[in-house]
This record gives sequence, C-alpha cells and structure tokens, in this order.
Amino acid sequence: MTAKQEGRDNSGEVIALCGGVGGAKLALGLQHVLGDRLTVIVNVGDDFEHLGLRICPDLDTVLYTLSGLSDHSRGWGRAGETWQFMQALAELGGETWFSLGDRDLAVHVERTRRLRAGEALTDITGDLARRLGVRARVLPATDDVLQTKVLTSEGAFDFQRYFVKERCEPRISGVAFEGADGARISQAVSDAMGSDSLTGIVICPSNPYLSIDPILSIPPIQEGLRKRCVPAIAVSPIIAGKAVKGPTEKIMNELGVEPTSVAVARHYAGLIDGLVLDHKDAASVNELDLPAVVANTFMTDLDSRIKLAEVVLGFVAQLSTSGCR
Ligand code: FO1
Repeated sequence: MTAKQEGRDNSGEVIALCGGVGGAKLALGLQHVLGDRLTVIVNVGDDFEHLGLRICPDLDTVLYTLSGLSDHSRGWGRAGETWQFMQALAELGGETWFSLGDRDLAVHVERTRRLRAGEALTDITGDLARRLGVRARVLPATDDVLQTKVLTSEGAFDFQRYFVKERCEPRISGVAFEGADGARISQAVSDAMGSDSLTGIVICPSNPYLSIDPILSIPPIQEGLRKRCVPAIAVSPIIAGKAVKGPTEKIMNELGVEPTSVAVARHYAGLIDGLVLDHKDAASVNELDLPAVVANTFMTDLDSRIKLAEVVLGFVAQLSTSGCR
C-alpha cells in the first residue's frame, strides 16, 4: 500500500493561517517540509499607518522568519538591526513608541510607495517574499482595510496602540474587526483555498482572539473553512495554562475563558477537525470532542519547528474526509 493510500501522503498543498511570532515558528517548520507547497495566509488586523508609512507587522514577521532574517530573541523585526533612524527621530522629538529598525524601515518605505502607486498588498508581498528568498507563498488575508480594535475598560484602542504603547495593560472586554464584513479575498487566496491539490488547513499557534479571528472574520474565509473539503486542524498556543509568548492567557482570562487548549478547541468549533496540544496538557485530551494529537508544541529551535510540522502534517493526512462539509 502506498503512503497516499494509507493516508500519509504529504505531497499536496497546505494552507496555514498565521499571526505573528508564535505562528511564524510553525510556518517555518512547515516550509521546511513543504517548500512552495505551503501557502501562509497572514493576519492584517494589526496593520496600521505610522509616520506616514503602512506597517504590516504580522506579514513582516512571517516574511523575516521564513527567509531566516528574523531576530530570534525579540521575535519581531530583523536580526542585526540598527536603530539610527529611531535615535534621529527621538532627537527631533518625533513619535518613538513604535520602533522601526533601519533595515526594517526599507520594507515599510518600499511597500508604502508601491501601495500609493496602486499595487495590491498581495502582489507587493509576493514580490518582497521572492526577493527575500521565501519559498512558501505568503498572502495577506485580504487586500482590503481590516483593522482590529481592542475594546477595553479604558476605551477602544487600535491594535498596535493597545499592544505596544499600552503594553496590553488595559483590561479587554471585547475585540472588533473593522471592515471585516465587506472584506474580500484576493484571487490568490481564493485559488489556494479552492485548489484541487489542497490536502489540509492548519491554524498556527497564534493568539486565537487577536491574530486568527481577524482572518476568520473575513466572510469568504469563514465560509471556506466551514464548507472545507480537506481536514483542518489547529495547534494550541496554550501550554499548561500559559501562552508561550504574548498576552493570549491574559486576554482569555479577561474575556472570561479559562486559558486551556480545550477552550482553544471550543473557540474553533465547526472550523477544525482536530487539535494538536502539548504533552503537558495530555490529560485534557479526554475533555475534547474531536481527535487530538499530543506533541512538543514548545518550539525552541529549528529542529523542534520541523518536528512539530511533521506531526501536524501526519495528523492532517490521518484525518479522513468524506467529501466536503
Ligand atoms: N512590538 C513591540 O513590542 N514594540 C515595538 O516597538 C514593535 C515594533 C515593530 C515594528 C515592526 C514590526 O513588524 C513589528 C513590531 N512589533 C513591535 C511587533 C508587533 O507589534 C507584534 O508582533 C504584532 O503586531 C503582534 O503579532
């Protein structure tokens, strides 16, 4: 019996839905296994205009991670970055709460110029990815403007103001995605989701509320997942009640949801067929009402990212699909 007949065929295409740092780590592992058979659909809800430039933090985190240019300790931006622009800006009394490294700045300037010249974000991102040597296809979830608004005890904040300027301190009461209702998907996202060669969809271990929900809030993506013809799985970003990085656990607590992998699975109910969760949460598998695989989801190096990617792809291949939902 061939690998394909046994359901272990990894030769097809895979879509990964991804936010920033945590999700990008798994995307890198997936890229190692799948190369150009991987399409990463990236959150754009964090995007904003700053200093006259269009900044797309999650797209850039994914581009830098997949091209090996990212700063591992910071998680965002480029390795070996210099900060002369920020120093000069501070001397002029400019706005410095959001740090733009000198090399990173080149991406924002070039992307902004091309957007103003009328190019679509999808095309610009594809070109940047090619020039940086990224093998996977990296696609913004939409070319339309979709902005995450964080509703808090201190009012509504644009995402980066909440995340960076306010350091996620205000207590969250809800999250809204402005522009989501009318947001369209690009031809490239539509083609990837409708491809005959698609074998699975992976929701990366990104923040479900702030990084994945903005993608799922786009009606054609939500509908595509609900009516999927291939297995979809999620990798939990929670390990033993804690987020590996970022405010996921704080946000879940403030939204009245216990920060557990079980709650993550419930959050994605109807959109996924299986969950990958960490060994430390193995005991909670019995509480899940969908298939689960236990693995090391704490990705410390390239090897652990590739290993998790292999587990994820093996799980996707195992999950049988009897036609479309
Ligand atoms: N995160 C910070 O905590 N402080 C920053 O000054 C900052 C600047 C920044 C610049 C470019 C970029 O692509 C990302 C940047 N980030 C910064 C990270 C970003 O706020 C978050 O990673 C995401 O938006 C959440 O996924």
